[in-house]
Amino acid sequence: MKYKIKKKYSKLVNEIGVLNAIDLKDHKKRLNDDIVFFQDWLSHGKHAEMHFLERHLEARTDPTLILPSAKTALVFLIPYSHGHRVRHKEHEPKSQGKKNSLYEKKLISKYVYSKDYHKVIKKYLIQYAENLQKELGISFNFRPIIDSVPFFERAYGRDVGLGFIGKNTLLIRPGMGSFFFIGTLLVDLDFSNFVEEDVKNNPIFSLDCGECRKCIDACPTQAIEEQKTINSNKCLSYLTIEHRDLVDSKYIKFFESTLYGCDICQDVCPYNYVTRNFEILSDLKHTNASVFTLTAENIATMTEAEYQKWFGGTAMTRAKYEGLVRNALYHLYATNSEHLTKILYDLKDSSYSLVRKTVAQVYSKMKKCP
Ligand code: B12
Ligand code: SF4
Ligand code: SF4
Repeated sequence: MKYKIKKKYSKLVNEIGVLNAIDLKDHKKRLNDDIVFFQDWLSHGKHAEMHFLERHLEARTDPTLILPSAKTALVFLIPYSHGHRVRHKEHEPKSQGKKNSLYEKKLISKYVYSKDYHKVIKKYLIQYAENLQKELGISFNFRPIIDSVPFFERAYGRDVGLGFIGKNTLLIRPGMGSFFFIGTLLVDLDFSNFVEEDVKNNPIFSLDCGECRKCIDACPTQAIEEQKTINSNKCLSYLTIEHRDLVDSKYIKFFESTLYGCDICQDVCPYNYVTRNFEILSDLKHTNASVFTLTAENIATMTEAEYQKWFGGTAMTRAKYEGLVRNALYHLYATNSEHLTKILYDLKDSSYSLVRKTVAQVYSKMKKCP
């Protein structure tokens, strides 16, 4: 029995983004080039210390290892920010006029301005599946995926026709840009492939990067290589979020522009200028008010208990307390903060080894300065 997803089953989708589906049987062979590309990327060490990416490679091409009875993947794009020229004043966060706040200085990536997206999107995917079961009057098994299992999220997004992969490696949907998360529901029902009318008929969906190279030229660390590849060892998103140790001294000056994550290769992308006026889930709007008022000095001098109070329940906990303090010290060094010397002195005997090591590294860099 095949089911066709009708618009009425997409009610929730209108609130959370766009959706397309793909039959998994036919899809496997389309992932052959991707697995070759991915393995080559790993073998060249471009995943840096993200060893979790080396595990469960089989599940990337065989989703039945994630949900044994899986037949269809429903892929959702869930936006967290509009294009630069689409303004929603009521959604704009309040930085309470603090000129040197993390928000005003754009030191925090847009995707962590809200509650932790993993939890928010998992909840919505489950809700979607439950609503669909009610609408169809049947029950089926499903598994929500949001940045949590070995799965080619961008390749699935591309193959269901929701967008194209840009030179910055982001999945881009013309009219929506790239400031969205990708969420997937594996289900054990046969759905006829669901293609939105506008994708079939609208010439905007035949667009891609063309001759543009803005992201490659704007990346401060030259982390974007040819052939849509990121070298994570150089990427500020990796260095500020995933890297658990000291950062190589040659990259510290780039912490001038960031404290957590990096949006530069998306901010310069023409597809993120003018977008549609789509809805953003209320839980993904700017709900993490804390980051809008804090300064880098506040972060560097925070205790772990204070850090938990400000950042608990947000995706910013991924960097952990020590990592965030490290990033703040690098930022203060890169921007010649007048408070740095005192802060370093106060932290030199910190009980956190990464903090102590960062203090020593920054001190030694300061001594080398003329
Ligand atoms: C590891 C990871 C990272 C790493 C590595 C990034 C990278 N580009 O590979 C780091 C920490 C650097 C990172 C950073 C970011 N990430 Co990240 N990340 C992931 C994760 C967990 C795995 C990605 C991965 O496997 N990379 C390895 C490369 C080789 O695979 P890939 O980029 O997916 O490319 C595939 C295809 O595009 C294809 N392909 C690409 N190029 C080519 C070329 C050829 C010739 C061929 C044949 C195939 C091919 O092959 C690959 C396999 O299918 C995914 C979630 C997931 N499970 O997919 C999120 C994910 C990619 N990240 C996401 C986000 C939001 C970010 C940041 C924007 C966060 C931030 N603001 O700091 C940045 C963006 C930096 C950037 N330009 O990529 C979103 C992206 C949404 C989107 N619109 O695309 C994802 C999908 C999470 C989610 N569910 O929403 N991330
Ligand atoms: S996220 Fe920043 S550092 Fe990483 S590739 Fe994009 S611009 Fe470069
Ligand atoms: S900035 Fe240009 S090259 Fe880079 S992803 Fe966007 S359109 Fe493609």
